[in-house]
Amino acid sequence: MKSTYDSFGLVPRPRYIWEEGGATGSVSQPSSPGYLLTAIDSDWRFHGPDGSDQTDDLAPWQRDEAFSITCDADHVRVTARTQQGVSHGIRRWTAIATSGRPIPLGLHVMDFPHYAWRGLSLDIVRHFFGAEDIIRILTIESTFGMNVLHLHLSDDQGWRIPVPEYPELISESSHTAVGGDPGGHLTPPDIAAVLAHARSLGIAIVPEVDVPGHVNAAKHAVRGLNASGEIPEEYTGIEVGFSTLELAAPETEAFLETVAEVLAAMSDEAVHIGGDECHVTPPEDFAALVSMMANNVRGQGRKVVAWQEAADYLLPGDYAQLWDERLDMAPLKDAASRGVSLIMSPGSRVYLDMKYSLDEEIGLQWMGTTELRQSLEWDPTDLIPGVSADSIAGVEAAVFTETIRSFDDLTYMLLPRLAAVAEVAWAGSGIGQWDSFATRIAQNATRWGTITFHRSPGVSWPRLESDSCPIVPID
Ligand code: TNX
Repeated sequence: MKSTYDSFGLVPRPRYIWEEGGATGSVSQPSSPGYLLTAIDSDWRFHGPDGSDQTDDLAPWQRDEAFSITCDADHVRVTARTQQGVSHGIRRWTAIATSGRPIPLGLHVMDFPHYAWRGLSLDIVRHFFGAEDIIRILTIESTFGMNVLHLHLSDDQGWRIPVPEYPELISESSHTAVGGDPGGHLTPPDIAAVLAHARSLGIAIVPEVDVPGHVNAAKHAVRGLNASGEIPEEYTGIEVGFSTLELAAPETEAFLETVAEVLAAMSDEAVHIGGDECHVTPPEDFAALVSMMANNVRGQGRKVVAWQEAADYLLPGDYAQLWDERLDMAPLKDAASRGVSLIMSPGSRVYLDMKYSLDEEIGLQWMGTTELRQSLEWDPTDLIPGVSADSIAGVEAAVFTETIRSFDDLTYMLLPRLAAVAEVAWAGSGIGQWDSFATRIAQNATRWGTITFHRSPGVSWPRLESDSCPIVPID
């Protein structure tokens, strides 16, 4: 894309944006309501700037998400094969129309996403974030063209959703969070509100109850999950890997069946079963428990997603999620060759709970530090040598909340990095895009209002309100 269009602040960048020759002048009232026309046309075809018909090069799902925007003096037309495509087009047009830049007559945008899965994983356990916060996060995701919110709903430190058969999960284990901070849980109306908002934005909710590890809160609440009968204390630290479900405990099987039903009821397509960091689970138990939970989810008609450690037990049609690129990649490669799709969440790029730099207070650093540029300049196809690009379903950012205690903390960690990850997911790669992205993100940020974000170096961020009242140094 020509750099003159960077001033529109489009993030992610569109595949094609150009001006059709002939027309001169600019759109006079781009935001006027009568100017926008939309059309859903199931026979619509995707053309490049040179007029070439590229429709047959697109996957069927890409044709559904593709759209065009064309402007003339009287109208802007957004055309797509589906409502989803039209929604993408309207969002893009709104960004252009509100950029404050002159919009040339004859402007064309033709665009579609590279990856089908463009997600964010949000941990509402280590610190609790309720329905209102989740809804605000969904809105932020949608402005960047993302379409999945994966909710991490259980861990050692707490349990966040009601399971009618086990009311003790809420009464015994929802009030806790890291460091003794207040916990909380989503009520059925909260869940309904989140699902409705997600649906209105075209974002799929992928709920996760992490098993067989990360289960201290469940075992603290549900007596029958403990084979020895001994109930573990509540846990508010940030260690991982010390708890496990047990095949031998009387309630384990029934618990997994019930939880799968509850998760299926709050999911659109896929349920995440966890499977990470099971440092104290015997390998036979791990295989049996992961397979059991995966079967329960499939039995509910939902797709299975699991972290990479569980890849060996996944079947064609399931998803395996890479998160730690230091681990052996062979199981993911094997899984992909069996027809398992991959979701790429490399810790060094997309773990948005990593510190920006060592002098930051918020954040962890098990993968080092991650500045904006690092979240942008990577390509998901480079992560596992020998894996076919077709096996990669997409990209998911993650934000774990051990050190994130408020909504301001959360947006500070997400922004601007989430925008960079969204660009990789939408456009396929961020390599070579830094200069353009730095211009676009600065312009994009003028629309973020009062939201808290990190001013990554190398970007000319809009001035802060407080900047306009500088403290004049006295010599
Ligand atoms: C790794 S992501 C974890 C989480 C932690 C996170 C902190 C994953 C599969 N496991 O349990 O919260 O690191 O960044």
